[in-house]
Amino acid sequence: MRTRVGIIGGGPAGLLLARLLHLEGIDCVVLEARTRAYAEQRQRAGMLEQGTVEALRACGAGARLDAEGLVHHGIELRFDRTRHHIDFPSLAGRTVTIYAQTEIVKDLIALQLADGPPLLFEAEAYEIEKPDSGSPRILFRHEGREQTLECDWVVGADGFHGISRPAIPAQRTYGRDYPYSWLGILADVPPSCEELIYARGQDGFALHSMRSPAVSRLYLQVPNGTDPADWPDELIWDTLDARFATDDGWQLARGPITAKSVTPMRSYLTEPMRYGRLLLAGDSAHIVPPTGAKGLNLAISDVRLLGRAFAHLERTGSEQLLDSYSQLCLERVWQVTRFSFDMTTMLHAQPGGGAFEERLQHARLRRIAESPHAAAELAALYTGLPLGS
Ligand code: RFL
Ligand code: PHB
Repeated sequence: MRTRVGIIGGGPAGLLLARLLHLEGIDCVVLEARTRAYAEQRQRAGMLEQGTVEALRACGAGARLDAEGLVHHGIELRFDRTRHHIDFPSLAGRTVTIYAQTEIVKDLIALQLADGPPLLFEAEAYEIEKPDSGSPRILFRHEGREQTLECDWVVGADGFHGISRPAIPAQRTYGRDYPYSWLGILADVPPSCEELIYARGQDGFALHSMRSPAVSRLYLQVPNGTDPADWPDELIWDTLDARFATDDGWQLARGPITAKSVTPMRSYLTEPMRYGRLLLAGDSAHIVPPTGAKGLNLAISDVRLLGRAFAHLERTGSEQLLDSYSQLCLERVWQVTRFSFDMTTMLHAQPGGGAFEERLQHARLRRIAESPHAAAELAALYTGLPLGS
């Protein structure tokens, strides 16, 4: 098998890139290790920046997103039992949209299978040969056979646990594991709010998000190593109640919990995002803790830059944009890493942090609630930085 761009990974990054290349008439193949059903059901992100929405629309994946996505004009910061609305249109001139990653993946898979380049499920790449040559090869297993995909370029969009990042020698990596995790639930109950609530409760963080007018998505800060089985439903609701409690009588509606999982919190970056003809995109190159809702949005912005760079190569024969790809992405990734770190450390109870840390968190929250300048900085980063040129 031969192709111009071999894409490892059929998550949002790999699937959107395939779509962008297809629209430019560039031949590619996507290899996805898991089954279609698994890829379509993996519960993850929900908050899309305006730029992400526009990119999905522009590639033909906007119909259901426009019909079912929930446009939000801000978020609520909740602390000291008080609510503070951060208004995005007035502070940043933009909105965000709630639309689940599972739905984006379904929309992109449907488009790809309808008229796109090949997308192979249960096709696990296990080696990238000669990434620094003009003709790299991906070795993969599919339908019980070992196969080879000959490529001009390889894109590693295979997430944090993929094979692409380790194929780059002499990388510099940066990161940190945070001393807490998130317990996430899906519940069949209408959201108790119109916009997302980021709450710094007395004993920790809680987030109220949603998937639709009938389904709520909620998260709780829990200690690392937490087993979801140790959290009966009543305990989850009681803890959420305590962390969201306000003095104005706000009530959290309860309903049947349909999914529970625990996610560790991590920041991680690798530099550079390119080695020869292997380019990394999305979680394979960087991870941010989900407090800023940035992982998926970063993956999409990487791929928009990469799609542009391949289109430029195809039209002009110049590799100039591919050469600047890594640096351009990383400038943005570091800004978003900083923002995600700030949101995370501002809102979570720091185990062993003591009274000093707590007062500092409080001062940061108050500053955002009281200063339009501080709130505007949060709004600009939350709604998404411009893509860059
Ligand atoms: P993915 O989605 O991990 O996809 C990688 C794909 O590669 C496949 N793969 C392989 N395929 C072939 N051969 C191999 N050897 C392979 N190894 C792996 C995998 O099966 C998979 O299908 O990475 P991608 O495309 O870079 O997308 C990144 C996003 O998924 C991720 O950043 C977000 O989900 C992060 N995230 C959030 N991001 C946001 O922008 N907004 C949010 O609100 C948000 N909330 C979240 C989140 C992530 C969470 N978790 C569970 C980590 C909330 C949570 C709880
Ligand atoms: C989600 O809806 O899953 C979500 C929203 C905002 C975040 C993280 C997760 O910051």
